[in-house]
Amino acid sequence: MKFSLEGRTYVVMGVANKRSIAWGISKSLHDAGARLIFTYASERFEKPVRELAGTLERDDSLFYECDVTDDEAIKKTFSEIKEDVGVIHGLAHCIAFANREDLKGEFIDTSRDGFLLSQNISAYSLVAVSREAKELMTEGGSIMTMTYLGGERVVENYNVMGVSKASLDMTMRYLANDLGKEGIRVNAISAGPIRTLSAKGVGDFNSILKTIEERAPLRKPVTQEEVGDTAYFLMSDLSRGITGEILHVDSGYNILG
Ligand code: NDP
Ligand code: KAL
Repeated sequence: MKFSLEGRTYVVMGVANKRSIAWGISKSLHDAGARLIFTYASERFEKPVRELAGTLERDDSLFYECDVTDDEAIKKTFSEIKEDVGVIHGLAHCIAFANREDLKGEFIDTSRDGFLLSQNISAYSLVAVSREAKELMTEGGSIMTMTYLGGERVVENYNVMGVSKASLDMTMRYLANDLGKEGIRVNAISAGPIRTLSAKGVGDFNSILKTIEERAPLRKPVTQEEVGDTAYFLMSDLSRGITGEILHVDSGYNILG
């Protein structure tokens, strides 16, 4: 197949469990023939990630702990990956965090620490990770991140995370400008609401999904698999002319006024 990912290796950051968007992305890349490298925030997630990866047909996946708030941890992770595989062809950044108390009520009440924590994990991490990953993308590459509509417009309760996603969106574009000359593309997928561990207990998720079913042009919420297949497109040469772009995988919801 012309756009198979056979012979290519991709780093996927942010698998927590089988509902994770990063897992949907992993399955799509795997089905296209890719080798996968998984990173997780702490030791706590090593076992579940290894177990999930064990359900894949290939058994050559690699696993590294990488807390993205720690520059040394990021450097160490990518130097180990370099030692173990040499070249990588892409990276999927599927990481975000904000304190629960900052994801309800009014944005104006966000603390300085809460604001900076969210920016650190959800936006700056893309800069730190891309800087190390680019050294391994000697054959060109594709970096992608996950964003949400709440970074373009005010969405109830998304609050501090909306400001982090706005920052992430511009981070993605500045990185695309820097890395284009190295043959590395940088893009984002803006996903519609998907029930994941992160989404658990925040806002009234049922009513958010109901709105999508009633109003989104496709009248249904998106799935991890739909996001995964778009990630495959972004990782493959099919998207070779695209960089600095946000692709909305949201059943068309973002076009509504
Ligand atoms: P998950 O809860 O499955 O994934 C979130 C991931 O973030 C976890 O794997 C977690 O790692 C990781 N993470 C948090 N802090 C750190 C850290 N310090 N270092 C490394 N990793 C960290 O949720 P989703 O799949 O929903 O989220 C993935 C991305 O998709 C996020 O960027 C989210 O904002 C975005 N998104 C989600 C939407 C949705 O509706 N679900 C919609 C649009 C965008 P660990 O488990 O190891 O702690
Ligand atoms: C408007 C929406 C409703 C929900 C509002 C805010 C959602 C914010 C997402 C953010 C990533 C959630 C958290 O940071 C949760 C965190 O405080 C507690 N959870 C955890 O620590 C778990 C254990 C770990 C695995 O989670 C993380 N993140 O590390 C937004 C909806 C409609 C769309 C969503 C959910 C968007 C999004 O960005 O995820």
